[in-house]
Amino acid sequence: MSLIELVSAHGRARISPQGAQVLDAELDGRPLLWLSPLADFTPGKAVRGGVPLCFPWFGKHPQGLPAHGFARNQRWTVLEQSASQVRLALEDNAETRALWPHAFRLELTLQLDQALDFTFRVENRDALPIQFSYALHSYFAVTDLHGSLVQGLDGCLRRELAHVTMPQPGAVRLVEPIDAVFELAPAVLQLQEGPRQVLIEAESMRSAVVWNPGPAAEAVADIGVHWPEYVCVERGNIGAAAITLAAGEVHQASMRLSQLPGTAK
Ligand code: TA6
Repeated sequence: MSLIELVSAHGRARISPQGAQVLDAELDGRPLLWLSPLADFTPGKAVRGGVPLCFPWFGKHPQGLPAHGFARNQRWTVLEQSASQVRLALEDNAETRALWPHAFRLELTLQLDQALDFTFRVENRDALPIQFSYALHSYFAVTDLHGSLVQGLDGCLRRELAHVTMPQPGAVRLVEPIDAVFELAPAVLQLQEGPRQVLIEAESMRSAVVWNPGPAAEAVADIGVHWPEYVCVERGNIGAAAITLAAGEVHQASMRLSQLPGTAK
């Protein structure tokens, strides 16, 4: 698999042109993202870990099309690359049109400095409006899942898959399996694990998702016994926050991942 490596004075990140997916990243001497030791790198298959981009839908598709859309399975074009930045693009092609009959152009810029920055751009190149959902599905590395907390979602409406929607009381504790969507989440979330704090800052991404399947993941080939090593805290626009773009319109949003000072090991 061909990889792009970004390096800065603060860390490094590896990116795959398939899906424009950050596979792993380290900041200030600590792993920031989790890449499954059981990840399957077969071309065209979604890779478990890092930051896959879900587009143009999120989660399972009602008609059985690929879960989380096709952007993570497609090979993107590298437009520009320097030591600490890469810009990748994906345009509609015969395969994407067979799944989603629209003309579009996606661009993802990844920049590494003291933070890892994602800038995502969607252009509607169709003659008609398009509607889509998307998420940057980040897998964060943790050493103590059950001692981890996601701060910032207090009071946000929490929609549990197959359950009722209710307000989130306080911080989200990772003591039980979770697969929850938070509507209208604030711009800044924090993943806290003991003294370590990861900041997840989003702009124009209204939804958040927190996911760890617990021991049930032992049946998932590319997770297995490694489920306690990560927690997904995702940002994007899904559900009620889905985006509609008129012909020629552009949507742009960004996410920044960093660790608060003093949290290096
Ligand atoms: O973001 C949470 C989620 O939608 C879960 O429901 C879960 O099954 C997952 O993403 C992983 O999906 P994947 O298709 O990558 O196995």
